[in-house]
Amino acid sequence: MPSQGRSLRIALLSVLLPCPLLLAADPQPAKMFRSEGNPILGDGSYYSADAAPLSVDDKLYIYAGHDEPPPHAGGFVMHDYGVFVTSDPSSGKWQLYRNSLDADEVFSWATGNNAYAGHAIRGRDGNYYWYVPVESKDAEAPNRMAIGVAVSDSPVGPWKDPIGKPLLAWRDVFGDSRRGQEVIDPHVFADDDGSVFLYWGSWGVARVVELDQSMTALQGEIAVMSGLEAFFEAPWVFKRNGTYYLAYDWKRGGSQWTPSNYQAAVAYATSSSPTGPWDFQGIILSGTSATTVHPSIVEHGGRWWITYHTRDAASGGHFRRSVAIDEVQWDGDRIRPVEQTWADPPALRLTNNLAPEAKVSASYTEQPPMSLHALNDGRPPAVRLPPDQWGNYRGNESSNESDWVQYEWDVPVRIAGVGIQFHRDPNWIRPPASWKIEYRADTGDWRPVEVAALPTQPDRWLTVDFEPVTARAIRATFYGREEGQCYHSVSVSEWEVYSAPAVQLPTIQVATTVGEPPELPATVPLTFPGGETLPTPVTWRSVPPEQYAQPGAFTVEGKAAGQATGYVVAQVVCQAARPAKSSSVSPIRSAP
Ligand code: FUB
Repeated sequence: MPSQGRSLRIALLSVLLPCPLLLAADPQPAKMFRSEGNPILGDGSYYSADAAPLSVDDKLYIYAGHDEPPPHAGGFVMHDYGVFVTSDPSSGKWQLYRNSLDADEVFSWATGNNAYAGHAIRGRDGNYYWYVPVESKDAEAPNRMAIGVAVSDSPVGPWKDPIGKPLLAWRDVFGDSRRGQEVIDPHVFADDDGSVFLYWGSWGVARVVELDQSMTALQGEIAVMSGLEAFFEAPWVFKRNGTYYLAYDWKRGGSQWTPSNYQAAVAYATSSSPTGPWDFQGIILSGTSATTVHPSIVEHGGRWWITYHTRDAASGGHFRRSVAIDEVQWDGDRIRPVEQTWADPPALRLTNNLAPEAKVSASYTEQPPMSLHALNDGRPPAVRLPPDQWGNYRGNESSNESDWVQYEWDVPVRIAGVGIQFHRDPNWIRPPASWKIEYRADTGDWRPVEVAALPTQPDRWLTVDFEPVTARAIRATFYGREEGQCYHSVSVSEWEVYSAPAVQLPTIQVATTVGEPPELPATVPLTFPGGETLPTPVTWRSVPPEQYAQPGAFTVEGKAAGQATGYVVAQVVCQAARPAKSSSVSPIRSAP
């Protein structure tokens, strides 16, 4: 199977060096930028993860790890931390301090590798304390991840290490035992009575210990917290109306929320005490596009916000993540399921790929960790990591000669090509020996797609064009490579099916009355070269109620399935009197 990123958490050995107090260089000046929505910074110029927000006066600071791997890396590369700053997350106005804290500059005891998820808070003394897990130089420790603390009198540094050693390391938790969980994902909560707690957790166990008033030393016993159903990592505690809340990465492989063990959802629990026991309250965010989510919840400007990360930025990946922020809505004392937002909502992105609109099935899917839906999730991944693949592995002894994958649509589609990516691993996964494509015509019979040859190279994007056909379904059948009595398994990370471009994109006329949302048609007729006209599903942008709150006219854009050249437009007339609702279609716009 492909390697897991987590294996990169085990790094090279190095020697333990003396630890002088280091003072980091002055932070680099912040760069202003304008955010159009999530991810906060989505252009791929800087990847950020593990957001930890802090509200101070009129500013919201988001402390974040920095993902630095090249596009095709399969594991974490993280050495420093940045800080995003805004007054109002919905303003779109942000500043970014890159490299605010460089792990090996600040911590003499750290290698500077694996600068994972940290958390900064303001102490009662007015200083800022940033707790970060980094790899220590302690070559003898069974796991070298340790939590350090850096302090500054400014929320954006410069930072220094006040104790010259880890605040918490493997031995503090597990003594001489070689069994335990990585000491990562610190989170610090200061209660109203002045007590301060350090939380951390990974690989299924969440722990807590009290800190003394210096915020830089432990006080009391380390405890394992109970009641956190399917806890994986990333504990985040806050208090609201006297109740303690704990949000975390929730993981149960094979579940509805996390079909494979490589994914996480966000759950929360509540308690009457900051150390639990906790009462599980439910899932509030199903997984994002990244394998980890790392939630944090904070009040700022009278509103509540959740931060997390995705791989939705340009050229993003599971190890090139980007921080996102959305508003949290409350239902009394319960957190409502979070509505994830995007600057560029996936459902409205123009594409000629019809696969995301299809119902997908297969003769067989290995699961977990492979996922059938990896085929048409719209994300050909740079990183070959389950669950971003469909695969038919059954064990080396029982692999089938062939398996198929299939897309079906509710309406006939005009298709003219496919794109696909096969993979190979050091074990039993190989590209297919051969494959074929068939389509089901509107009449119900399966017919071969005529192509000269179908490519099979692994680990690169392959495209195949053919004479357009009108289909209700398409099927690809893969034949495994024979070895001995068996066949190698095949794995596919994405399978795209391309529409022929329509000759025209129509403009729709729609009438409505004040206070009534316009009824936008579910399909529009598109005409294709050769003259065939097909009803094509349209995903319309949402229409804010202000638009039809008074008489007037406005337009609404819609994405027609498989059409990448532009949006279909609805011209809506909103009238004061109540007319009979109607819609008509006039092909007055031509596709470029
Ligand atoms: O960023 C590295 C690790 O990934 C964090 O420590 C975890 O919370 C996960 O987000």
